[in-house]
Amino acid sequence: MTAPLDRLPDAIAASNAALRDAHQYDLDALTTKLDRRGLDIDTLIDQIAAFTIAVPSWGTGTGGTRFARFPGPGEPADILDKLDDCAVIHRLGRASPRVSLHFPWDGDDPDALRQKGDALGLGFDAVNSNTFQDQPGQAHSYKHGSLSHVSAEVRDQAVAHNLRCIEIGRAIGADALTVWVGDGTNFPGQQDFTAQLDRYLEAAQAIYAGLPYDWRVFIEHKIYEPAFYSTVVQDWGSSFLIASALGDQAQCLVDLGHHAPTVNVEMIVARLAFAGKLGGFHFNDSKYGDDDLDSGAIDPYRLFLVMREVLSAERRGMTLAHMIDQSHNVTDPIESLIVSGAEARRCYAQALIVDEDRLVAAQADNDALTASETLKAAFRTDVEPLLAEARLRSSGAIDPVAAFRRSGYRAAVTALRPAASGAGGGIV
Ligand code: AFD
Ligand code: MN
Ligand code: MN
Repeated sequence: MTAPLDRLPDAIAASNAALRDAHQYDLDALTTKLDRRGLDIDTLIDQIAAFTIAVPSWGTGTGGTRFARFPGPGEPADILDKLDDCAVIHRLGRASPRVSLHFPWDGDDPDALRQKGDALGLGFDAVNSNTFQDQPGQAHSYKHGSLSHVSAEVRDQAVAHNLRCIEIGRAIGADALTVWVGDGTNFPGQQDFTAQLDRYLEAAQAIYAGLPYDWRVFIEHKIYEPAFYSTVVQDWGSSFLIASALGDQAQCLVDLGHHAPTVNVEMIVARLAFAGKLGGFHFNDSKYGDDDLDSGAIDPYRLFLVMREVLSAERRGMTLAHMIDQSHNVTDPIESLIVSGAEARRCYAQALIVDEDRLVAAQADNDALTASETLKAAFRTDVEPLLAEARLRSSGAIDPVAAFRRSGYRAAVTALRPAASGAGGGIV
């Protein structure tokens, strides 16, 4: 029997053969259009190919809500299965050569992780620590917080876990730690805001002191949930304050779903970049809260506006870590992650073709209409042929979801992997 991953090359070849002529026709048409604007297609394709986004190991399993989880067929049973799925995502979509791991969900065996990553040709992006759940056998509970807990023993345990994440991360070639805590309160008066932040900062300093010199730590804020009244690292202001207090190796991570629905996220991105404190992203989309829907599924224009700020920060020399953080409840996670990587690239490509000269001139003239139309002209451009060509030139699929379905990978792993239980709710 063909191993599931070995099904991909033939499926990619057959799928590409069927689509190649139509793709070439569309690419030629777009080349002519962009040529008129003086844009070189090969340069654009190289720039698009250089934009990569890490896949979250936890995103390869079917997600759930606090009500229920409905597992799909062939769910990964462990981190090695998850890495196989991540390899599929990258081989088809060519946008995600690295995986972002979450500990202790992903075990405690750096050698096994590294070997598997090497065998699959995958690297590792920022590692994520988990002090928002209790694990079997854990000495102290995180029920009332972790890094900001009133008890020093709990804080120490949470610090020690983060230091272990750094150790594992070092061994697998990662160079950043993302810290998101669920710490907060459900009732006014439950804790003192100031004392809680003080304790958090002291613990965060102990983690920061354990960072290798060439590492960064990303502070991830979130408006609410699991705490429903107040959250210790609630907003970009708190995140900025914490990252500034810690030092140069500390930066802020913007998860696109972690703000109130009407907040101007692209402007937060611009502000953090202005302050030199923008470190990374968790891409996803949302309608109401931290919905963790697929990137670009709800508001692609906002994703485009965020990408303009990303591009502008990168043009000023900043190195940003791009990661996906999604939960897939009703789709095949592999398909959602492929499409999300492509959506991030699409908006990046649209940002690349903005007529910046025209925009600057419109701004200087206070010509609001032309400024807005300049952005929309880029956003309205169908850049799919550029994305497909970038994939094709790196042995990927013109239409990665079509190639995935043709490969029969999901059915093949379903035959090999144990059926997952759907009991209970939860994010994983
Ligand atoms: C949280 C955060 C964070 C964390 C994740 C766990 O977005 O990045 O690691 O959920 O699934 O909401
Ligand atoms: Mn996140
Ligand atoms: Mn989140």
